[in-house]
Amino acid sequence: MFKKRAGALLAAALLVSVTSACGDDSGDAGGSGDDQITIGFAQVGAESGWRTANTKSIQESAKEAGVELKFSDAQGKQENQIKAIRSFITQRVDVIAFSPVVESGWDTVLKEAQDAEIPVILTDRAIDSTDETLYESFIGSDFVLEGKKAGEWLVDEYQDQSDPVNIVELQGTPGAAPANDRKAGFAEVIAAEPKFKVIASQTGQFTRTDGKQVMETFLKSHDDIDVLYAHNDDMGLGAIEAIEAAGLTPGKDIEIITVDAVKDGMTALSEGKINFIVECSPLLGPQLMDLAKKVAAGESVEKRVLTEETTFTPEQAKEALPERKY
Ligand code: GYE
Repeated sequence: MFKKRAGALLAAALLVSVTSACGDDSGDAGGSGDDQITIGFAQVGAESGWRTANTKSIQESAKEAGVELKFSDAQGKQENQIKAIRSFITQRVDVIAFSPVVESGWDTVLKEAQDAEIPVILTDRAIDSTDETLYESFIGSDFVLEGKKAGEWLVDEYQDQSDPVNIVELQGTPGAAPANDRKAGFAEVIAAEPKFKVIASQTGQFTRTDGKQVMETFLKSHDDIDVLYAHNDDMGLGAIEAIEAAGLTPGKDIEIITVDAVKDGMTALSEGKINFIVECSPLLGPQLMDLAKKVAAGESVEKRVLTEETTFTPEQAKEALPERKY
């Protein structure tokens, strides 16, 4: 695979040294011209602030690592991701990486990559295949744990209350790992106390627009909502607009828990409009570049690379915001 690509590699190596001579400070430029690789990356889309930060992280770290990146945006559609993966196979990239829109339905195309001897790395989201040989590594968060952290905050927040706590839930994209797992982790924790009742749960597609619309319908059919649990900041931010438009105060009349901790979410948290955020880091680029280089060189890598994450209260958000990278 490397020999066939020698011409392209040389050209790319030259490009790196030319750009570095022009003052580009990409750290790797002086080094390993001969291990330069091409990654085909099939992204989900641009549905949220998280996704935008994730795309930026991947593009910037590819540049810094001297990796040639072929980037495709699937606009939220699995069929587009499958097409992109097939095109990466035809182009004979060294490594294919992608963040699966949904969990199921990947075996056929990943078998094609395997037959073509192109290693695959999953980033951010898992697939539900039982054949673990279809990918080398999966780098990303533990979404079940994120859901549990959200539930634990709620249990603690309402520890002195015995009346029912009415919860509405805005789910992520149907079938996506973070939607399935954040729902499951949360449900598991709150199930321990029957006072917690999820009175409505619907998808808001991880977007602000849908988060706002669905929250409007929740507010029309329920006048007794205590808590909103949104699977990401963007849906929570959309819902805040709906809550304010209905004459209610977000963070007070309805307490809000979200996941991600992107800047806009953290700002709303610091203003008391959101009450608690579970962090999910989109900065997966540098680790992906490391993994991809190792995999391309035939080295063995960890099958599961977990992202380290924390949680934020309004006070912690105020402290963290000035240094926040996304
Ligand atoms: O939480 C959400 C995004 O897969 C972790 O996708 C990611 C999720 C993230 O659209 O905002």
